[in-house]
Amino acid sequence: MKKKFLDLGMQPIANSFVKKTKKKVKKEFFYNLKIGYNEKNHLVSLMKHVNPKIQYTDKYAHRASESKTMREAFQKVANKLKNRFKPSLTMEIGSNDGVFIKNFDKKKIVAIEPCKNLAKITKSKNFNTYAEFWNRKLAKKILKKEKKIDLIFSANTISHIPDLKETFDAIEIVLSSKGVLVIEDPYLKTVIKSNSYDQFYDEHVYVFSLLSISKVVEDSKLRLFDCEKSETHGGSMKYFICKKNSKYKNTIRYKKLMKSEINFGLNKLKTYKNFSFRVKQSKIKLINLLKKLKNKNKKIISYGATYKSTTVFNYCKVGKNYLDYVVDTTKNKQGKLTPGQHIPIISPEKGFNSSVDYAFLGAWNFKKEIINKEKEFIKRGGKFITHVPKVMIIDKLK
Ligand code: JHZ
Repeated sequence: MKKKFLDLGMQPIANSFVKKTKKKVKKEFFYNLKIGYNEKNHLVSLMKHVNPKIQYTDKYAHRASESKTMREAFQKVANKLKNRFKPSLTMEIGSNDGVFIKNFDKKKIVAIEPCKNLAKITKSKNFNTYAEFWNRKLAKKILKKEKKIDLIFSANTISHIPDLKETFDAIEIVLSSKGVLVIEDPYLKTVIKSNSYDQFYDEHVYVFSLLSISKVVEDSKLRLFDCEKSETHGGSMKYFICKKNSKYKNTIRYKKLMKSEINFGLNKLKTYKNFSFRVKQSKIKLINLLKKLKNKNKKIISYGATYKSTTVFNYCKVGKNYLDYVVDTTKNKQGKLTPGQHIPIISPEKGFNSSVDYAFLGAWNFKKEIINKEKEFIKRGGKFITHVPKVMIIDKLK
């Protein structure tokens, strides 16, 4: 049984950037974002999820290639996995705009991407792309054309799929006997430790831990045997999973990290209740800071129209009352309004100039990349605001 520990209020779909029109903006879909903990399998998940068919459409906004950090991270991980597992055939579930698969020989990779606009990009580059949702039906269809798969990779995707049993069963069907599944998603312990409550939004149905993944894959005759922390998206975890009776032995780092999760209390509802208390404090602190700056007539904007910031802005009710606009490099976000709060999104070239006093880091996960890029802003007295790991002002380069 899932027990609710956090209520982030009424929220729109995190990537439903609103088109500007002369007429009144049409009514948006809102749902109550509540998070719960399941004591049986340790899964932390949304109490209720949204229908994936309204989320993963041909208008999907996120482009993984948009950041240098991500392009480099995916290239590194592709090379590492190729060296470690020497796969003859690899598959990626959730290939987005091809940022990972582009590091592979086109004959040796299969891509799965249900968002038609994204699948179009990799298809046009001649990658073998299935523009469909991942499930057992698709797994069987693929097996009619391809041999069994040695390496399956999926970053920031499995945590988005409500039906985990169907997902892992389908993976078990296509995985070769020596095959390995590697999934990467934001890591629960980091989310709790760094108070990054904005990792919860409609797409993040789950935030995984070793405790939960190890339990969930068991139901699909799979076994978690290794894991590796990664810096991406503010702190993620790679989970290495094989068939139940595969040769892979549980690694020492897996055993160590599992222990650290128990010591930290990821198996206790109390840990999540304490987190919920800290989230409420964070909201109060952020609003107080923005109010104080506004009273001093400071110009505040936001940097990065992230899905995460949809959660922050709608939970804290931060809109045009505090922020003049949001800057983002993604072309198809520019000219639109943020979901729910309707803050205009413009390009950094247009909006990140000397008139800005403070910039809230909507893309706090790229803090290093952004601060490095925007040295001049800080040098001339501009300041960043972040809420992770606590509400604070960043006015130094390091
Ligand atoms: P980004 C997305 O989350 C959605 P988001 C998704 N659900 C998910 O799981 C995670 O990614 C992994 C912009 N930017 O992806 C680009 C600049 O403007 O980190 C992006 O719009 N200038 C799939 O949306 C946004 O910030 C820059 O210099 O919460 C970053 O979004 C940089 C570095 C980024 O998180």
